[in-house]
Amino acid sequence: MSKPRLTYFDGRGFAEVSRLALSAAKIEYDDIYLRTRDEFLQLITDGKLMFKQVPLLEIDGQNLIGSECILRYICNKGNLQGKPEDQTKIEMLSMGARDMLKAGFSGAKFQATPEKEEEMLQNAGKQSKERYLPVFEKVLGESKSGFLVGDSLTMADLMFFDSVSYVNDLSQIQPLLADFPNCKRFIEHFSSQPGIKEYLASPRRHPPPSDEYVQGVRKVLSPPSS
Ligand SMILES: N[C@@H](CCC(=O)N[C@@H](CS)C(=O)NCC(=O)O)C(=O)O
Repeated sequence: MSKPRLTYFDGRGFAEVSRLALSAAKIEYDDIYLRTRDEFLQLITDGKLMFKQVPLLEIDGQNLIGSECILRYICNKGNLQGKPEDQTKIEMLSMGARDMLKAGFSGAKFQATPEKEEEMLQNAGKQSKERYLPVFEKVLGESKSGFLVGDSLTMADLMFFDSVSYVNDLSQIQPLLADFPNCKRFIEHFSSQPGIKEYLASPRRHPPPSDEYVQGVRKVLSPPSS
């Protein structure tokens, strides 16, 4: 059986939660970084991208697309799905974590001006502080295992780490974590998990997006202007 291949850009984006899941599940895989528009168009021509979007995970003879679908597949394969009776809680917390991320931590860099980038980042920080982090803080305060649900790592932890690590890594909004000590402890606890620890220390773990990263993504996704 060939090694799974995860195709995306050389940054976190929509692929990062799957990289975290593959690492936690100790599934070896190759990162394939898109560098040119032709590489992207070739995947479409080959019929590998159902909705003409990446990430793409080639695994077990299938072309999986959709970051949440990919994540669930890896969690099922890697025994990270949690107990059947915990599924609703796992889903709700996962969706909250995903919405927190969508507020704009990663999207801010793609704004037209530095002022708009800062505005989006500050808004995302404000929403996290008021709506999302208080919930995760409370849930983690009640957890005996240090994980969000039950006694083992699940999709909810993967999605929450993907979101909260942006807050931790972006100096402009990092101070807001001071009000959320359980979330800070969670970052440490999650970061020390087998598979995750090695991944986070490796060059495969990317920082939040830079200007160069944004240019690279635009080069691949934007049709050439005529
Ligand atoms: N719902 C999809 C969204 C993926 C997505 O928007 N991918 C972007 C790159 S970050 C893309 O491929 N865009 C190309 C396009 O929409 O034409 C997911 O969660 O994977």
